[in-house]
Amino acid sequence: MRYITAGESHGPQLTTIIEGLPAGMPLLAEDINTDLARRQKGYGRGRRMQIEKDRVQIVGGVRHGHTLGSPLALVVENKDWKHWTKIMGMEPLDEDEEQEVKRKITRPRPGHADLNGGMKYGHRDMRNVLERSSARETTVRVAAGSVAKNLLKLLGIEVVGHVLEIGGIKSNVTEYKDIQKVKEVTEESPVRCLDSEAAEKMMNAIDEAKQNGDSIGGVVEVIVEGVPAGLGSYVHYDRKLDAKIAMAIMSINAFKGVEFGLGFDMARKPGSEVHDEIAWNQDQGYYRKTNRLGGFEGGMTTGMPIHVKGVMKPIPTLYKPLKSVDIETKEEFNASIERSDSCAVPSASVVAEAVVAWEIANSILEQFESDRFDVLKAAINAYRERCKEF
Ligand code: EPS
Repeated sequence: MRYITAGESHGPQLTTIIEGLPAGMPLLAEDINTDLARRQKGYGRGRRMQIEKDRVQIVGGVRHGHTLGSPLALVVENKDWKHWTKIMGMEPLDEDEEQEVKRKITRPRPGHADLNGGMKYGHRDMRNVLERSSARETTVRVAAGSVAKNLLKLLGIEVVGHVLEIGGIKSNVTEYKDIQKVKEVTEESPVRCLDSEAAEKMMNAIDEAKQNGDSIGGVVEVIVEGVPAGLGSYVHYDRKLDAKIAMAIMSINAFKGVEFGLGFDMARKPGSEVHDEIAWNQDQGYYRKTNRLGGFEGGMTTGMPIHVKGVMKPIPTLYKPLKSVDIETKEEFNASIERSDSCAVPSASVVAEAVVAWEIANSILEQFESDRFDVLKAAINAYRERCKEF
């Protein structure tokens, strides 16, 4: 399965095409819309989110609530487009219009793709870079991830993302027994955090950053339960599923690092406190007595829940000016902006959930016969049974 996205932040729409889904899988636009709305929420978002009301239109690949096995095409309109029809229009501008509407960007913002992207593609109007590098694109990544989550759920696999840390304030709830509970509690939290006391402090930190014209980042975690053992493979570097998930997390705008299980703390512990002892019982088959490795050994799932964390840097669009250089005059200036989010970590936890779900769904479709959803389901159930008795 693969997907590709297209669309600019202030263009008419965002589009994704997913190829390789099984036929006969139930799929409703409403389920995708729920995830799109979850991504839009979150304390610390800026004014753009009051303009957008993200809704998906399924324009190919589904008939009467089931996938056809043909490419699935999803479209989300940008409501803000109506303010940008000239600036972001597809037709060439005449000379007068060019001066009037183009609002050429010649001042790269530190921490964004502006300067490097401009140099690489020869865009002396760096709007050509920022329109695509904007995190607006994560809208359709969430739509694609939502389709993957739908597939996983139908196979008994649940995925949830939540926030562990914002601006240095950490959640003290780090043990979770029930993934449904994690979903319920985080859905009610404006910062998608399980610890309500920490959540209050996080919101204060966001307010403070906003007042100071600054931004703050944080740490999100994705938990996946119900995965069979042996997804991914040890036989070749590019088949390791933890590596693919790490890549997927790192591909989210502003993400700078990934950890599985104990993560970087493993460097500070002896092996006896890192590895998970193996056990077996009739009910579960093989399991681990602990889950310090976060659900992976040898690039493959162990069957224990996957625990993966990602760190998001503070959004680089700041009211508080940082120094930069105008590419026309080469003079120094203070980079500042008109509109931004002061913190997008809660939204990023929904994006992280989506991209992790995608990788797991994809590894399942690679591993099992997947033209038909019913055949896929039977194949994965039979495999689970074989693993139990192994
Ligand atoms: C973003 C800048 C802001 C954010 C945007 C990401 O948009 P604008 O420049 O229109 O104010 O709101 O995020 C979204 C639009 C979104 O849907 O998440 C950026 O520069 O990355």
